[in-house]
Amino acid sequence: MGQTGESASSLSINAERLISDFEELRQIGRLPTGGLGRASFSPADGEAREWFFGRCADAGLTVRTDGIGNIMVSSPAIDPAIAGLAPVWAGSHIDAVPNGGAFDGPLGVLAALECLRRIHEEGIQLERPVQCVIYADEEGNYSHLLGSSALARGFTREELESMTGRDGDQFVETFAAVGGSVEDALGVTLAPGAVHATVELHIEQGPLLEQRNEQIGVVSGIVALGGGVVTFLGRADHAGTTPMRLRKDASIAAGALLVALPAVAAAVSERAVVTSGIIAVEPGASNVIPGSAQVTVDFREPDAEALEALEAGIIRVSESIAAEYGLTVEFDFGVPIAPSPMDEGIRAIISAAAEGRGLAWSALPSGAGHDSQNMATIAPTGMIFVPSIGGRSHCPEENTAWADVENGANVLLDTVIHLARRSL
Ligand code: HGY
Ligand code: MN
Ligand code: MN
Repeated sequence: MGQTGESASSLSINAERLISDFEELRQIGRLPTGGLGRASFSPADGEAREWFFGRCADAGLTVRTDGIGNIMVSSPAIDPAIAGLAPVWAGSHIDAVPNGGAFDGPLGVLAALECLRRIHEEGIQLERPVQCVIYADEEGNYSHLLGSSALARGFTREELESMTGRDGDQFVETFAAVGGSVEDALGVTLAPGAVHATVELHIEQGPLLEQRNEQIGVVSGIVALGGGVVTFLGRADHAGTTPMRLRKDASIAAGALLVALPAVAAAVSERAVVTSGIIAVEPGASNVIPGSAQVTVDFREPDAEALEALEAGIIRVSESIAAEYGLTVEFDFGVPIAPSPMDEGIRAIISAAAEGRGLAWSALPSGAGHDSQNMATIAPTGMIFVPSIGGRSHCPEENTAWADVENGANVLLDTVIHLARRSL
């Protein structure tokens, strides 16, 4: 691309256009609560993807969707001499947790689109391509960080065929209904070196930047996370005729586990967290003693060994509860996602970009999981945080000031241009 218009060093994003995009996308899948109902591969997700493809077409950008639903956007005006080089990726996700907020994911996707648009429309001369990326199913409706896990490590056919959504649907069937196939999903793993570097702009989803009155968080590392389902198996019986002392009530064991979890976390460290977001009992009738109870556990800790201790603690306390109530217990835990230090070189680029724009910044660990922790296993990776108002996230109250959106997007732009002009 020839050098026209603004130079790379003075380039800024078009904040009005970015905010307009954001306001349009947040309407797709919006619930009466103000939160989002936009699970991956749902009709709302499909509508959001179509809207996004339209915005890319409006900007003259080309779009490719890979075999598991990740989307890559590139500029067709790229200099043929560099078109084949490993690109710099900037992106995030557009799927949401149930009743989720509007910023978690879309901020990073739309800011990355805006960066690519500005580079494309100004014809900025780069040494390698910049691409905008949407990672599929980051929120784990089927598997936590699904799309980036497929890119980084790949899934087996058995793993894909065993995936079940929050609504009990089979991934394979839902994915087929939107035109996907297991065959295609098996073939997306990236070769080493396929991506030069990745950067993700994301809301902090916590209170620290707001408390510190800082505009930019330079992420130092991302927490290790594990999860799965603990199933207590007892005996369904009549709610009226079965004496309390003769019961094998699975729901009582589930309740005992919920109450025990804070102590399990505290026994590992102050940073360890455990959450049970879904509890299901069978058969699910008020006058039947539950014969089985499923409790999901999401557990996290910045250190991989501490995460192992956390998982062992959950298993240990579950087994002792089962023994106490005369039940059996089964565990179905996924492959833990390793903690991920962010690339030092990219951290330095991000902090220099923040300072260059007169923004206060500090280094922050991420307690939230992100696709970047997968991407960091195959390419140098960095993350930029902007403040979350009140530290709220994963709820309709999730919010970030437009000034912070603009600051974050400009720091993202400076960072991707720096990465695309110099090797790390
Ligand atoms: O769960 C997480 O930390 C992320 O929002 N997927
Ligand atoms: Mn999230
Ligand atoms: Mn997210």
